[in-house]
Amino acid sequence: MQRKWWQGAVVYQIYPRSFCDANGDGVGDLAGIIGKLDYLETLGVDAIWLSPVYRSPMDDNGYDISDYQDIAAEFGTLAQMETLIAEAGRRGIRIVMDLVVNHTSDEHPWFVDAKASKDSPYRDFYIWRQPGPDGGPPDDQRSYFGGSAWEYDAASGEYYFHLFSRRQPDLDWENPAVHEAVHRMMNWWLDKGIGGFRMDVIDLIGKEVDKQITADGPCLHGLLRQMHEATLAGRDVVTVGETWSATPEGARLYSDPARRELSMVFSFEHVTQTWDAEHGKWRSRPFELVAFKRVVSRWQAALAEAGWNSLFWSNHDLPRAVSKYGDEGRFRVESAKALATVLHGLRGTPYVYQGEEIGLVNPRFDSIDDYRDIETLNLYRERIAAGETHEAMMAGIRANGRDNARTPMPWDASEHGGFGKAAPWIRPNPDYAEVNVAAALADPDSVFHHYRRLIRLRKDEEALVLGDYRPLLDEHPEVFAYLRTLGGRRLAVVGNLSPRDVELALPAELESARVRCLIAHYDAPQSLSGRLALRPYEAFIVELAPPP
Ligand code: TEU
Ligand code: CA
Repeated sequence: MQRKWWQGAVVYQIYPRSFCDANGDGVGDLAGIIGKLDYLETLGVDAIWLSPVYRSPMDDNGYDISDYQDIAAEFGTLAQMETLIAEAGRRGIRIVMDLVVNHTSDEHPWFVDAKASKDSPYRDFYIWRQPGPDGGPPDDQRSYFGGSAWEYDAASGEYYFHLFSRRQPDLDWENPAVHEAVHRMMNWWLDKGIGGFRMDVIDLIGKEVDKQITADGPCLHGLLRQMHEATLAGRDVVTVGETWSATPEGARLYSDPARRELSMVFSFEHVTQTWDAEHGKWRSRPFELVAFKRVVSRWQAALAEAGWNSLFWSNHDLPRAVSKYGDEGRFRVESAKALATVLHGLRGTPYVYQGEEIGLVNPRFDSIDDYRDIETLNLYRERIAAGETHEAMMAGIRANGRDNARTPMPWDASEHGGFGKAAPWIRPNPDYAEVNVAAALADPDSVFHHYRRLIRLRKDEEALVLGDYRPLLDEHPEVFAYLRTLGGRRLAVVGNLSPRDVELALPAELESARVRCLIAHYDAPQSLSGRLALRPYEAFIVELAPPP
């Protein structure tokens, strides 16, 4: 396959509500993003994945859309959206929109019309069923946001299906009229010159509700190929599907270019590893490097010949990378850099979630009243009612709750972290006076400048883009090491992901009388031979001398 721009790209994810508030109403907006494009150009990213900015009653912070072709008033206007696309483009940055078509808002005209009458031409855009024999929900399927996945509509005496909140009714993708309407909307945005789509819970659109099949339904890949032909074909754009159900083999089906579906998917195996089998994300399990490396190597191998990986530690639904996989205290900076180095050295497209580039940590709010996320608040209420203790639930929320990623971006040490003139919609991280963008830009050794160098390196080192991946030290509990080779060039990526000094015998593949250091955040290694001593969270990428 001819190399695609997005294979060598680094994508920056923006959660608009929390990025930058330009008009002082406590909520981030498009003007705030436009004002920070120079910052992102300095960082060196090639694309922005923009979480939803569409018209929405904000029941789920925009993932509940009431008009796909208009902008939420609190975020700005369509004109500002076009300015963002143009101004980002002038800086070589493409805008990747969030496509949320598993469901709409219950305020979307399609649903308002559908609910108004059984004869509505939009009734079949949604999934309606008769009550169960006891007059209750048709079955016991659950919503991800707690409670039943069925909501009763007294007017029609029927239930509608919603895998997320009851204000996010699922679209019925068995209805071709839904396909046409969504394809028309996608082409409307693509014709505006966007760089592609991130596709929300796209593995759920092939659901067969009556068979209780939600993820990875039998028609899913057919729907994606149809969508590709109707919208993406012939356009040099990127598509990344959010697929919680994906396996390495499944990812190959999604991203093998010969199948003409997607460019890549987000898989979450490395995330759910730290979740409790019974209690899920609400009981956090420690991060185990060996298990993590096993997952990474399986995905790297599965997509080596065809398909493509996405690479990420965090996003707007996940805790901060340093808090989850690194060290929030003494080694916050070193662990942030080490996590970045070992992730960006892999084969795939790296994603940087806003704030990750300055090493932000989870906020650890004291009270449940400080949290805003619908999933967190719903599950808090539901699990406490089911007997879970407040302490245990708060521990789960502090470890894995989605608001961990949604605190306002701290631009400087001024009030509200320089996010905006008014008190933000959610409290800032308590440490914004120390950990903020202004401080990071001013410090050449900061996490920010490490990310800038790392992103630059990917542009200069084709072996980091297309090089083969070869894992090393699979069973080592603290060190993550692997080779990337392209042509005669051999790069080694080595990282100690522990707060301890580690010493180990070098694997033969790493023996190199002299090395060319490409990036390191402790002293640059000059050679690799015999034994290797690594300081806490030390990591580097070096070019090995050609084999004798
Ligand atoms: O997320 C899908 C999803 O299932 C996660 O939101 C959820 O948190 C899960 O339990 C993992 O923790 C997508 C969007 O990323 C999310 O923000 C939306 O809330 C959701 O879909 C509905 O659109
Ligand atoms: Ca605002």
